[in-house]
Amino acid sequence: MAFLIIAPDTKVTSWVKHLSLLDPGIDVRIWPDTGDADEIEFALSWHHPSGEFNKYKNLKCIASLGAGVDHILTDPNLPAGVPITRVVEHSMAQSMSEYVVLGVLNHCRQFDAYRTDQSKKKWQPRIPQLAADMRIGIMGLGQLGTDVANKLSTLGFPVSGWSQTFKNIEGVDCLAGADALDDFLSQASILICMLPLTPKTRGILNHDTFDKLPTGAYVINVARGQHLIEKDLLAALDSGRLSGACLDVFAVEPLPQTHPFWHHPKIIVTPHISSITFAKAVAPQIIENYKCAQTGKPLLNVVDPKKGY
Ligand code: OXD
Repeated sequence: MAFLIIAPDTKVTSWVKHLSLLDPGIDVRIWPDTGDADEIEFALSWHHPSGEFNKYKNLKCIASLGAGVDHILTDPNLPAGVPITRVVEHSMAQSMSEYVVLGVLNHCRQFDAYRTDQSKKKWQPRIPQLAADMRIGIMGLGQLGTDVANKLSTLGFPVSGWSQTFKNIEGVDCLAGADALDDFLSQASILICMLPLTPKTRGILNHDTFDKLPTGAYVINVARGQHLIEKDLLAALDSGRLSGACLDVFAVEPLPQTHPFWHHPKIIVTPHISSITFAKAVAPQIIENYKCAQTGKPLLNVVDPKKGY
């Protein structure tokens, strides 16, 4: 049984090291050097070329290298019946929460404005936004969304969460389903998108959504660039409907050099780093699934392709 890493734009040295430390006998192949395709029974994947998995007729599992699986499920030529798994891991939730908490606090305490003041040697105290007055609205209450909700709630922010199916999180006002969306949006001074990318959620950050938020709301997108209609965001920022946005993900990555987001005074751009997959932390669950695939035991963190997560 061979283990294929198929992640064309990712450095995989650390993955090979940690997988091999956990299973010294493992036969890791790195795409496109696959060797005999019939020997490949497990694939660890991040942005594979479409249709590629059909070449491996003994494939028993396609494992996403990250939390999201949209990069796998958007392939129209996936082999039928091969289970797909995702990463669910504490360090990814920790890393995501650090990023989102920073984005929220940066906005509330106006650190960007102070940086500008500093460059002009300007001493200008500003009234901070009180946490208690800033309701946070988190779209998506999976492992990552729940961690963010708990951490922001601990910091004293009132937190609402919105998801497809109802969740119960202590201290968080949980709403679910399309009927609850308007109510959820109408209260969110800071809207955080943490949804999986599915046909239902694609383009959800659009003009109508922004229009339902309180005037001057702030948007953080750490999910996928395809959730956002970029021109609607620019219009909402320019009209003052929204006060700013912190974006970690983009429809095209890397963000093209000529893209207007780079220079927009109300947008913070970061290069898809909100939640980092650390090979050292994640390799144990990948190896566990590799062993389950070998022995026919149930896999961990299997996704439902119909739901898209
Ligand atoms: C992920 C990501 O899905 O980093 O894990 O985007």
